[in-house]
Amino acid sequence: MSLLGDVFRRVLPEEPKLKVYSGENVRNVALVGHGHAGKTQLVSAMLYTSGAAAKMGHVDDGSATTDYDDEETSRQMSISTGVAFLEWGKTKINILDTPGFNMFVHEAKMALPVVDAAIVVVDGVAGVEVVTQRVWNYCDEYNTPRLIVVNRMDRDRADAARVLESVEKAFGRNVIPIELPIGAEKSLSGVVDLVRMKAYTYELGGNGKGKETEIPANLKEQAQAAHERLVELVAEGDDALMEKFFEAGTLREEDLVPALHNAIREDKIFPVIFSSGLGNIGADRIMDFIVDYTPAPSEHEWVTGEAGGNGDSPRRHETDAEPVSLYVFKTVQDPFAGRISYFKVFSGVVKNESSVQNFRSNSPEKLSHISLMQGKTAVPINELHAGDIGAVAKLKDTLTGDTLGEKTAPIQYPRVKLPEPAITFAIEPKSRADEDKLGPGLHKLMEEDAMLRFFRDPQTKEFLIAGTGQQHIEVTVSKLKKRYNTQVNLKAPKVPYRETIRGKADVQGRHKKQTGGHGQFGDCKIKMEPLPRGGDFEFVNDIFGGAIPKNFIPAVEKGIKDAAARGYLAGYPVVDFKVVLYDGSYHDVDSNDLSFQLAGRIAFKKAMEVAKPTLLEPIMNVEITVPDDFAGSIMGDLNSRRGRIQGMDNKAGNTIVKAEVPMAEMLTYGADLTSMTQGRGSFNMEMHHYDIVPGQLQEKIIEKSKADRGEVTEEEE
Ligand SMILES: Nc1nc2c(ncn2[C@@H]2O[C@H](COP(=O)(O)OP(=O)(O)O)[C@@H](O)[C@H]2O)c(=O)[nH]1
Ligand SMILES: [Mg+2]
Repeated sequence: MSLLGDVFRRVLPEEPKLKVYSGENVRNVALVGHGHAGKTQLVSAMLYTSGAAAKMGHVDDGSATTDYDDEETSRQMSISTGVAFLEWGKTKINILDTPGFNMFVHEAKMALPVVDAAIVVVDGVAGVEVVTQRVWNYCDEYNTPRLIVVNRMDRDRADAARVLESVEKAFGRNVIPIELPIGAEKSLSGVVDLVRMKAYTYELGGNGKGKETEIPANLKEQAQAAHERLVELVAEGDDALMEKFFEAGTLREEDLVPALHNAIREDKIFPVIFSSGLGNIGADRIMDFIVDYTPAPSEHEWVTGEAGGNGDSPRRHETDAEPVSLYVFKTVQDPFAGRISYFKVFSGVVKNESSVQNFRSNSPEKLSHISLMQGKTAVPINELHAGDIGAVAKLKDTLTGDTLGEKTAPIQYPRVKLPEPAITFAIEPKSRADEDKLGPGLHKLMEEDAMLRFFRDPQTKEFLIAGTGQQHIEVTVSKLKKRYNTQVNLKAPKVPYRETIRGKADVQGRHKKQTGGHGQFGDCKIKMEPLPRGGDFEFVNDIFGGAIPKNFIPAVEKGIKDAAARGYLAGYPVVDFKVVLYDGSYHDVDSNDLSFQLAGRIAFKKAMEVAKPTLLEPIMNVEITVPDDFAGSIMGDLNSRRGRIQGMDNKAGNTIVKAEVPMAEMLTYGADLTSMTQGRGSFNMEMHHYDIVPGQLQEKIIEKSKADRGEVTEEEE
């Protein structure tokens, strides 16, 4: 097999095949947390320390295993979840390195269904941050067991006590340290294990293997007190242990370790440990803790799904004995290898070259060249057992979120619920050649990016792309250029204004034309009145005695509808009005469909002249989360955007502001919020309702629309 380009490489077949692990000896973990907490660097430290990588990779020079995409290395930040694996003793650890920037943090949520624990990485200086809270909530949603790592402890002003306090304050009394750091900042030299009461010392920037020693004298007392607190908390959850604890005044290691394992699995304890990924201190302990304290996939009681849309809820034990089922949690579009699907085997044993059924598309798929992914490198493997994670290239009709498996045992595991995109841009190809490539390129990118949307606005006819924020769209534009050689311009999208009426009208529309032989004649009288918001359009036929023959009445309605769609004030569709057709006249020879359509149009225009037409604008429901310090300035800013505050909430040092704001004022909010909060704010918004545009703004919108459309031409008549 050959090298397959920049993103995806297969190792050469001469390299030895990897050992096959069964579920009890596998651990799947996701590193989650705020951006820059050091997750990706920590993965590199673990890979190097375990021997899975020959050299220590670094985020800062683009050599970290799990940040390999061009977009990631050039920005030095994770954008999508990177997958790696390592062997630690008898256990294989699969690691999902998730992004922590709020525009990409949905990737962390998408990783949770396939892991058995989350490693919540917190910065040793900053403590709990906005996204730390966000990923914690995701873990709550999935009942994911958690291990908290306070990382970057070698930084100036790193402070274990202060960060612990911030973590306890945010996540409650079940947060408990099971390590203490030895030293801090530049003199960080190791950690104390509070379960086994041993110390481990390291060389800063060394091989990462801790040397076991006695606890330093100056930490003895503190370590003993922390050990006792830990023992008490563990004993609290278990009557038998409580008994032992009362008798002996403490617990022995062989009781403590399994009890802690169970308490962590059940989300009763959230242990805290310390590390420096860059200095490679404590990464070996993280792997020890993953093996000892986080559950194996086989420890889950059930994984429940659905089948065939008939209300059945089939479920599986994560064991080899059950029928094969696997869940695709990530898709990558590689320019050379094509579609790569990352999956977790939830049950059964998946063999290379076997066939499985896709339960969404109901089509068979062949699993050729099953691999383990080490960042961008695919390492071939013959089979994967229940609980393990792998990847396969070139599935025909499989997307992220799909479940595949044994045809006779259908199951679909739940898909991850994601918010709607927050920002929309109009996208224009730069040239004719770009135009042809734009659609196919974006459709490929959408396969690997769950929050990307591409569509055409039926009202404004613009092509739009929507995503989580400015930076997300910029990444997309850059991928289009680099991967698909497609160049585009972005513009703020047009706001989909509408028009309506506030008054009533009673008018006549008459169309008469005499040319050569046949003439044209149509004549109608209509009343027009407003409907409540959302009322759209209603047409009532109130003709008695055949003033207009029945067969021409739909033509009048069509004429009015067509004219309404083209707008009256500024070219936006007219909505929320009712028309009653109550009288008219016709001509035996000259009347036809077209004449009555034109009569309808004329009537509509005349009615609009008197019915007090006005513009409507979309109002968004916006929810903004910012650290408390920024709450004041965010509210002031919302005021200047014509926003109406609907409510406020406080959670873990963050203020959540809910407001209704006109869409026209929110077109660049993502970028504005980032600069107002130094990147620490996040927001969500969705369309809520339409409301009347204030008078002075109406004039501007109407002027602009006239300019955009060029001269208004009077049609017909
Ligand atoms: N001082 C120090 N810097 C670190 C450490 N870990 C990572 N960094 C730096 O912090 C930045 C962000 O690291 P990265 O691993 O990309 O963070 P992520 O966003 O959580 O994945 C990079 O510049 C790293 O070099 C650490 O343990 N100590
Ligand atoms: Mg990262």
